[in-house]
Amino acid sequence: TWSAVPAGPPDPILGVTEAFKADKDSRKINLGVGAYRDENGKPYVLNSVKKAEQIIESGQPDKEYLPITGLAEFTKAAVKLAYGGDSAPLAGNSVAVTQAISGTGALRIGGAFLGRFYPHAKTIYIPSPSWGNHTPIFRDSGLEVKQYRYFDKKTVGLDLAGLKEDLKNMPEKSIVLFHACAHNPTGIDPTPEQWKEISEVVKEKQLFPFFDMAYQGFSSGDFSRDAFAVRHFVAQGHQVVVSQSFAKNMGLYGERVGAFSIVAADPEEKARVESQLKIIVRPMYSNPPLHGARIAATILNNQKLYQEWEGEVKHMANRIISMRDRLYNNLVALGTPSEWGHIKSQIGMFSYTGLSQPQTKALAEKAHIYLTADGRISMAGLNGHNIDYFSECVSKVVKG
Ligand code: PLP
Ligand code: TYF
Repeated sequence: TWSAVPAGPPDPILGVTEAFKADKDSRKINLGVGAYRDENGKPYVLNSVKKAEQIIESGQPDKEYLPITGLAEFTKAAVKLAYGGDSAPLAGNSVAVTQAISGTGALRIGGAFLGRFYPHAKTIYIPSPSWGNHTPIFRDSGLEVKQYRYFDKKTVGLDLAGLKEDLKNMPEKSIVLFHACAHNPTGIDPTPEQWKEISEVVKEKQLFPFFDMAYQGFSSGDFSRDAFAVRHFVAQGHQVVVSQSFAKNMGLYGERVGAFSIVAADPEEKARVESQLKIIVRPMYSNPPLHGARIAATILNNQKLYQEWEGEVKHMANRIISMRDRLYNNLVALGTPSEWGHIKSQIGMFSYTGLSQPQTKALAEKAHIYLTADGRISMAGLNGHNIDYFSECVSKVVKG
């Protein structure tokens, strides 16, 4: 029956983990997938999460189905975290929201909703480069995917002029995806001033902004600062849509906790939009998983736990920053050719090193160090035990 089914390629990021697992060398390092690791290279379960689980357990909760749009205590708190406590559309009860199967599921619901109801365009523009899953998610949602300029190879920074020019050349009312913070894979975000300029062009061209917020807190360790772009666009009157993930900032990867929200014009429009979100969700998975949403809701709605969580996110962000400093200092001290300032200036989980595909390959084959073919490294995979070995190997490979 399936003789005509061709073998598909592995996921370019998750495939790196497979290669890493197959390597038996004790020095091996996995810098592929963007999942936080502690000082000893181990997965990290946040204390705030453990405490939330104890609180949940002590209430002896049932395992009934959630409503189609999920746990209301969670979705309400999630949009407050994204839009801010003083957000006008939240105060005006005009934000439609549904719980989602983490960030990926939120993007998928968003793509499906826009594909079905956005009247002005069926094309979404994503940055070049972007997270590898964006293209298939939106394509499978029925949208056409195109790119806009984002990364400037020469400066290893943001190509603001190219980005703005591309926005200006899009058909009016096109859909544009922005990474709200901690751009994956480059680690390069617009500054607040640059976001303001981008917002102006979006307004001029009446473009439709879709924010993917998968790393709130991971850029600066501060939830409000990382939400600047979303909140500025909303304050400027853009009717944004936002996908949120709690995989990274709460370390809830496998629990699949996320939300998708739409700023509507008023409560009546919000109600109509939300009714259609339900109709999209129902035939896909009926209703979302319960446990992770309970954890996130417990943390978000408990002041003490929230503060502890904030501290833990700061700790993760700071550990990554300290690894950036050490990597930069090591590479310079080893006399590694080229400019490495971008290692320190980039933010979030990733660094776009500029290592070429042959160099990346050599690192895997000669040094048991695994990263994605585009030269991206997950900074969280580095720690005090492996950073010197990693720096020496990179230096050797660059010297050739
Ligand atoms: N968007 C971006 C930019 C990502 O890097 C990720 C991956 O972590 C996601 C969305 C969605 O991840 P998840 O589905 O695990 O929340
Ligand atoms: O870019 C990353 O590493 C994260 C994790 O199919 C991830 O976003 C990678 C690939 C994938 C799902 C999640």
